[in-house]
Amino acid sequence: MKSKILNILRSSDTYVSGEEISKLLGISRAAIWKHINQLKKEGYQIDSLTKNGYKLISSPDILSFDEISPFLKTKFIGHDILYFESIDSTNTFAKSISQNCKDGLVIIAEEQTKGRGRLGRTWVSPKRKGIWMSIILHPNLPPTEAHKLTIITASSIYNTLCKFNVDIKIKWPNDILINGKKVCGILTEMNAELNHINSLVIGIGINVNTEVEDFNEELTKIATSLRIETGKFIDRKKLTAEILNNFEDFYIDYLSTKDIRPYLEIVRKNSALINKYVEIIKPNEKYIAKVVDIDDDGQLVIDNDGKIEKLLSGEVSLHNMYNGK
Ligand code: BT5
Repeated sequence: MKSKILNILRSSDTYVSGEEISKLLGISRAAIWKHINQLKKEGYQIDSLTKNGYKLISSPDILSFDEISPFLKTKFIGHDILYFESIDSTNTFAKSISQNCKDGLVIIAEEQTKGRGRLGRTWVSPKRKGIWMSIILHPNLPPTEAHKLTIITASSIYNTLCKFNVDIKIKWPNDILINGKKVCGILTEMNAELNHINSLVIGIGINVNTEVEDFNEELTKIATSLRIETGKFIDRKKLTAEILNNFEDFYIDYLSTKDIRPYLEIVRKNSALINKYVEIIKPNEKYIAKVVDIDDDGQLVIDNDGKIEKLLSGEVSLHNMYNGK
């Protein structure tokens, strides 16, 4: 009901009387007043005049369904959003419900107290500064294809961020960089049988309005945000919807064609790694190798002292990049 009242206020430039809302929604004026108060508590600035009714003055900078949905063009992703002021990790929560929820459910939080990266690493997620969200999917795919969904996610985020006219690169398998610093990380996790994915959680973390002071000393050297790079305050709600719109386009298309090449092409063309020397970190060894390509299966092709090797995203961690050897 709160959302319906909000929609009525949004669609009018002037005051809407309590009587009119009451007629449209079939609820009492006392009930409207209660919902309006709740909206005010959530940060909506609503002017109320006894004679004229209610007028929406401004909306808060939050990533609730009400704020994102006006910009959503998806067929199913984000049609349900579970929104949290604060949570340990959207991926941890998404995983706990992923088996029994709707395809395309999105979990969004304003802050994560235990945001996670890969291999137990931490993801710093300060309040209202970024987009910290997880998309739950039930694709009809074998688990061996899961890493391709990270490619689809990275390429769709790349396409979305292109509008900011900054130097964006994709660092295989799961990072997006601007001017060489990390602006976005992707964490794909799944629950699967031998031949079938039961559920897949795609965690996306994007530093949007993060300022340098929000990063700790270590991150200042390696991380950046859209605000730092563009010097502008970015509309997080619109950006969240655009990411979901672009991701769904790619995802639906991939499920119907099973052809990953168009998305790989985006990753290859804008790769931060191809032709660079990188440090490959495997569980039992570390070495420096030159990245030659990303193959049609999405594996990283490296030249290790003349020996060509292929790496799957789950097996390695790439750290420093070297311009020469
Ligand atoms: C990632 O891991 O890059 C995946 C990050 C996924 C975060 C999203 S947010 C929503 C969802 N819920 C979660 O709990 N997670 C997902 P990895 O490649 O392992 O990178 C982790 C490393 O990135 C850390 O060890 C830091 O060095 C660095 N890092 C941490 N926070 C960062 C930030 N906000 N921006 C840039 N780099 C960061």
